[in-house]
Amino acid sequence: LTEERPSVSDMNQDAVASPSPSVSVFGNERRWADTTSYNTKKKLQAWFQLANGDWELGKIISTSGNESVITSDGKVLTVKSDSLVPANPDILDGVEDLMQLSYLNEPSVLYDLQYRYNQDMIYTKAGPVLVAINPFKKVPLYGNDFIEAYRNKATENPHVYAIADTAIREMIRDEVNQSIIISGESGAGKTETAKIAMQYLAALGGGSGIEYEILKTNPILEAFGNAKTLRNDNSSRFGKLIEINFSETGKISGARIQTSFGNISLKNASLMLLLICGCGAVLLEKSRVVQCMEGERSYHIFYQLCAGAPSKLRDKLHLKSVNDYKYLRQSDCCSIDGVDDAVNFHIVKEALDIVHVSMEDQESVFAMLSAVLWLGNVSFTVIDSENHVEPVADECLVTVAELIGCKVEELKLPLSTRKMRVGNDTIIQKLTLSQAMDTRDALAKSIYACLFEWLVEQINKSLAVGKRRTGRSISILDIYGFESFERNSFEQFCINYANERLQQHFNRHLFKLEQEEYIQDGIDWTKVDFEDNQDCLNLFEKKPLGLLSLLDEESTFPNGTDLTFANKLKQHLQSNSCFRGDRGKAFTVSHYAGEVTYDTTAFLEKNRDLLHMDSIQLLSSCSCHLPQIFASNMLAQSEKSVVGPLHKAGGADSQKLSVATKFKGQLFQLMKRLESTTPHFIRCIKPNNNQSPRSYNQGLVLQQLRCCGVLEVVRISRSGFPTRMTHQKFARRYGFLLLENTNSQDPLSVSVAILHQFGILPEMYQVGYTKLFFRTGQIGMLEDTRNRTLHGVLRVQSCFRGHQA
Ligand code: AD9
Ligand code: MG
Repeated sequence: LTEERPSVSDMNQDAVASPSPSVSVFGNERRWADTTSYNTKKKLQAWFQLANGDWELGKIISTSGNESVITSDGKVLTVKSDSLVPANPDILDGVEDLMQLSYLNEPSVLYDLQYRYNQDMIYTKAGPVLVAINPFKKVPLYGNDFIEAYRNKATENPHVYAIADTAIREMIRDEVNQSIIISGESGAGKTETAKIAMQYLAALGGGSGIEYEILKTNPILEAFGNAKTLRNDNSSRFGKLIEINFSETGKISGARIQTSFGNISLKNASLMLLLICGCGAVLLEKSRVVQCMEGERSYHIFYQLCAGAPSKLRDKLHLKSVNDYKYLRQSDCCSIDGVDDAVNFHIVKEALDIVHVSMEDQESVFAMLSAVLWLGNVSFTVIDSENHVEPVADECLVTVAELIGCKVEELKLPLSTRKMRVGNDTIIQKLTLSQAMDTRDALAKSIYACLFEWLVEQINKSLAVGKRRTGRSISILDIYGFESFERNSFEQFCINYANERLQQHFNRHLFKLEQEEYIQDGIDWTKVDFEDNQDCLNLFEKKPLGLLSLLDEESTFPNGTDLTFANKLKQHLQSNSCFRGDRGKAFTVSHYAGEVTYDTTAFLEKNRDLLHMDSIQLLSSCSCHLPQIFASNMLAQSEKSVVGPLHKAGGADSQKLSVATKFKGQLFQLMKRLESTTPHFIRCIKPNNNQSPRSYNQGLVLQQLRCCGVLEVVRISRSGFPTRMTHQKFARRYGFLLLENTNSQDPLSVSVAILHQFGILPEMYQVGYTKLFFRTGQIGMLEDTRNRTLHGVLRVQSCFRGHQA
C-alpha cells in the first residue's frame, strides 16, 4: 500500500473519527455532505462536479486560499476548495456494503454502485437494505448453483437470494412472518426481483410440486396485468403481494432440505415445506383497456390472444387481428421488440393448465377478452335532433351480444339509454354520443377488471386446494413505485399516495422504531433526525379536510366538476405545507420523493368509476359463463353505497365505493399485514431511461437514491445498532458455546460471558434493560460458530448411528 492508500483498518479508524455526515437542505433538494470541511491535503483524491452535474475524480496538487488545483484525467483544473468532496481510497473501490465507505457522500456512493455495476455486480448492501441496479441484460448470477451457494452460505455477496435466505432463517428463528418489500421506479426491476426471490423460496421450500405452480402464476398475472409503457416494455399495472406459506407438516423428499434447515433450527429441521400461496392484487389500471398513450400498449393478453389463438378458437370467438380492433390500434404500437406474442400465448395457456383453470373457464376468459375488443369497435348513429344516439347494429354489436350471451336488443339498451328514478317514478334518459361512448368504455373496463380479479381468485383457490394454511409465511410485495411525469393524473395520485404510506413503513422500521427502541431500552444513544412524511400523509388522509375526503365529497355532488374540486382544495388546504394550489385545475403535493403537480382533469370521473345500473343488470343477467363474477363483484360494491352523482337525489344509478376509498382500504389492509411481519427491503434502481445495458446515468441514479432514503439508512445504520436480541434469547442461543460454566444461570450474566469469550469489543455492542444491541456484522461471527458447532454435532451423531447400524 502506498502513502495515498491507507489500509482498510486505517480508513475505518478514520471513519470512526470523522463526524457523521448530515443532510443539509438546498431549496427543495436534500444533499449529502460530510459536515466538516474537507481537509484539502495534497495528493488526496477528491470529487468535483462537472457542469453537467456529473462527479469526476481528481487528485489535489495544491491548495491556496479558497482554491485548489487538481489533476483529473491528465487535465489540470482550478476549483473552489469548498466544492470538493472527499473521495475514498482505492482500496475501498467497489465495497459490497456502503456502510464500509469511510466517506459517505453522494459521489462516493454513486461511484461504488457504478464500479460494481460495471462488473455485473448489480447488488450492493446499504446497511440493512439491498440496492439492486437493473442490468437490462442477462447477468450470470442466478440458477441452481447460486441458490446452492447462498443456501450453504458459501458466499456473502449481496444478492436477492441472500435476502430471501435471511427471511427464511429469521422466520424460523424468531417465529415471525416475514416480508420482502421491493420498491423502485417503473422499469427499475421490481417484478424481476420478486420473481428471483420467489425462485429461491421455491427451491428451498419445495418438494411437493406446489412451488412449481406458484412460479407459474407469474406468466398469467403478467399477461393480464402488464403492458408495454414508454418506460418499461413489461410494466406491471397493478400492485401485488404474494404470500408464500410454510408449514411444519407434510412429507419432504430426501435429506437435502433437512441439511439446509438443519443448521437453522433443530426443532423445525425436517419438516419444512412450502405450502400455499396467497396473492392479492390492488388497483389495476383499468383505463388502459380502452385508452393508452401513443407508443404504449394495452394488456399483453389481448395481443397474445390475437396472435396465438388456434384457428378453432379464433372462429369460435370471432377473433380478428390486432389492427382490426380500435382499442389496440389507437396507440399505434402493436408489437414489442424481441417479444413473440404468439409464443407467449401458449406459455400463458400452459400456465393456466398448471394452476388448474379448467378448459371451460379458460375459454370463457378468452371469450370475455374478445367481447371487450369487439365492444371497442361498436359505433353509434345519431337518431334525433337532440344528438341522441344508438349503437349501430352491425357485426360488432352482434358479436359482443353473442360472446356475452344476451340479445342484441338487451345490449343496445344500456348503450343508448339510462334509467333514472325521480321520486317514485322511473324515467328513461337517452344518451348523447359522448355519454354512450363513456358507457361503452365503462362496460369494457368493468368486464376486464372483473375478469382480472376473478382470475386472481381462481389462482388463489387452486393453490390453496386441500392445503392447510398453517405455519409461517413470507410475503413479497411488488408494487408500483413513485411516479412523477410531465402530466400527472388520478393514477399517479393513487400510486404516489401508496408510496407515501410505504415510505412511512420504511422510515418507521429503519429509523423511528429503531431509535425508540434504543431509548426505551436505555442505551447510550444520540438521536439522529430523519425525514418524517407524516405531514404529507395527513394531507391525503385527514378527515374531513384532506385530499381524499374532499375528492370523495366533490364526487358525490351532481354538479361537482374537476374545477370545483381543484378550487375546494385551494380553499381548504392552502395552509398545509405539503400542498400548493396552482393555476387552473392543477395542484402540487410535496412528496417525500419530490414535488408532483397533478392535473385534476378527469379526477372526479375516474374516482366515481361509474358503471350504470343498466350495465350492471346486463352483465348480471347475460348467459355467458361468468355472470356470477360480475354480479358478486358489483353487488358487493353497491351495498357499501358511498359515491354516485345521483346518490343524493335517490337515483337508481350505481352507488358504490369511490375508487380512492377502495384504494385506501386496500392499502390499509396491506399495511396491516405488513406491520405484523419483519420487513426486508430491496430498493431497485434504474440506471438509465433507455432500458439499455452498460449505461449508468449518475443524475438519474442519484435522484432515485435520494428518493428512497438509501443514504439516510446507511447513515443511521452506521451510527446505530441494527442487530438486537433479548438477554434470554441470546443466552439460550449461544450459551452452549461457552467453554467455561458461568456460576449464574441469569441470562444477562450468561450473555456477558459469551460476549467476553468471543472478544466482542465494547464499542460494538450495548447492553439494554431487556436486550443486547449490536453494531452491524457482529452477530454474524457468533452465528457462524454456532452453525459450525451444531453441524459438527449432527455429523458426529449420524456417524454414530451409522456405526450402530
Ligand atoms: V414497473 O413499475 O412494473 O413498470 P418494474 O417491475 O420495476 O417496473 P421490471 O422488473 O419489469 O421493472 O424490469 C424491467 C426490465 O428490466 C425487465 O423486463 C428486464 O428486461 C430488465 N431486468 C430487470 N431486472 C433484471 C435482472 N435482474 N436481470 C436482467 C433485468 N434483466
Ligand atoms: Mg413490475
